[in-house]
Amino acid sequence: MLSLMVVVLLSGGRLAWAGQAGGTAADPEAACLALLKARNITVTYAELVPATGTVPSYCYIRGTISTAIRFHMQLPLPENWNGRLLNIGDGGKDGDLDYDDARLTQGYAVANSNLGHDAGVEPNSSFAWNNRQAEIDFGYRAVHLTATASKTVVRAYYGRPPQFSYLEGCSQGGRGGFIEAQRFPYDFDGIVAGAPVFLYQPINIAHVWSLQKLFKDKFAGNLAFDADGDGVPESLTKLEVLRKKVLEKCDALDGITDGVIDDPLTCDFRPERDLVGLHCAGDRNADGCFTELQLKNIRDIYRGPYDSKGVPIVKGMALGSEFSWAQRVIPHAGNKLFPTHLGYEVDHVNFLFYDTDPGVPPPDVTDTSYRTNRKANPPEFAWWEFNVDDMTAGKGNLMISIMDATDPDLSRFLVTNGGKFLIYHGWSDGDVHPEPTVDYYNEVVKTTFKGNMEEARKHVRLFMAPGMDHCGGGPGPNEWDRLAPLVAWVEKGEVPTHLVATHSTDGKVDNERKICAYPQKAVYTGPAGAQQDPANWIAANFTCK
Ligand SMILES: [Ca+2]
Ligand SMILES: [Ca+2]
Ligand SMILES: [Ca+2]
Ligand SMILES: [Ca+2]
Repeated sequence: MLSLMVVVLLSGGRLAWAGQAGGTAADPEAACLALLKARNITVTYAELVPATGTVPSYCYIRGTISTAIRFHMQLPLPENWNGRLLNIGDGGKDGDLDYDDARLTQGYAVANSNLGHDAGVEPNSSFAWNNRQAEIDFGYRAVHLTATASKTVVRAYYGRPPQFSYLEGCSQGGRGGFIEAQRFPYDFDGIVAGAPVFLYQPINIAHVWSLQKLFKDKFAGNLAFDADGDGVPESLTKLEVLRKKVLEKCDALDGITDGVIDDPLTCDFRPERDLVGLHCAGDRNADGCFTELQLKNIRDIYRGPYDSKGVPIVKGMALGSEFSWAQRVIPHAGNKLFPTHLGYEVDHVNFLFYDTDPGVPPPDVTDTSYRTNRKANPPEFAWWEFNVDDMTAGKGNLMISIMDATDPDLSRFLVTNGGKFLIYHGWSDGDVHPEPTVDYYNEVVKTTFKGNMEEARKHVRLFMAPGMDHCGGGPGPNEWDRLAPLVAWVEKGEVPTHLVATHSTDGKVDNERKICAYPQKAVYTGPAGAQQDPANWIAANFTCK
């Protein structure tokens, strides 16, 4: 065994054993189908997929990991393989097999799982209905075992292990990256984790909590208004007023008035002070103004949830994320009272919060006048009945131990294993609050690197993207190759000092920036006095300082 490993190392691993394991490039179909006969892993399906468009022919397999995890792989033909394995992270509650033709075309062997359940059978969080195994699979087991399984398949198909293994994911997939870095530090050489829901329990509770406030008393505290009087709020004028007021206050703080607040932590916007004059007359709800209750709700969305004694649960949304609230937070006619948060997280309290689940959701989760039946079998439980005090009372602690990924000691992954960790988060993320990611990074610096930021930056880097929404989108530059900077870092030692990100409107780039590795920020160093000219908004005109 030892001598075999030496052979691989001396030959650089790349071409050493290609074609050895049963199949050869001359018979790619036989090599692919041979995986069905693997004796130490369950491959249930194999097919040589013909080339289509720009996607080359590849070997496609599906497999089973006991008991309910299903995974699949897109395996480039041996002559097209770049020697790398890539595990793709999962969004939302997952429950399906995600493809990545783009990475496959680049030569990566790509793997993904269903995280232990099928969304077509058990949609949203319902897979976790009193099912501890499904929760464990979703929480941390599937991502790890898919790494293991995909390495086994790579060895069987190419006859050698991957030269480099990566995990790329955002949101739930970013949480998967945190899980791997903390609990399974020897699975990957590099991990890129975006908008990580690593505070899984608190973030989901935050969304339920804000929805409770916005739906309460026939939307009295909502930021959408029923201007036409049909009983359903449809006007988003209040939200637009708020968004503009925040920008008026803070857009220019970074030196450039481009609709983006580079560092929301420097923005001193206070609704009670900065929305003065916009108070509704007599505190009667009307369009384009704010009642006391609405001002409080705005403050609370920025502040984040807290219990009945004022004990904070997690920091709230950042200033500059308001554009995103119409889609994600605020119930209104345009989203059929069904903002993303209601769709995603409303059943969190039914299935993923308590040790024993309290009940199934009501038939219409937007009808808060519905009276749930606790005596039914199974009983009914509605998100508006959830008491946030259960969080601070520790009733969600078991699920926190399964789902959350808050351990700041990354010494095994970053030091012992020499892994590289690239974290990014949009400052205007209206889904997963961004500030806790900064706090976590600082905790890692403190815990893993004794507070030595420069040493930490050799192993783990954080990129906070100004004006970027959840995993992409938003008014700020938000497009770049998420994986390439990590690969260059791992394989060539090219430390990512910054990312070059673009923002496009109708397919045309209209804003480009360096997104600097925390704690640095992009400072304009282009033609003097011309920083307000959009023509100068190109990465070359900014320096990380
Ligand atoms: Ca998946
Ligand atoms: Ca209406
Ligand atoms: Ca700005
Ligand atoms: Ca459960």
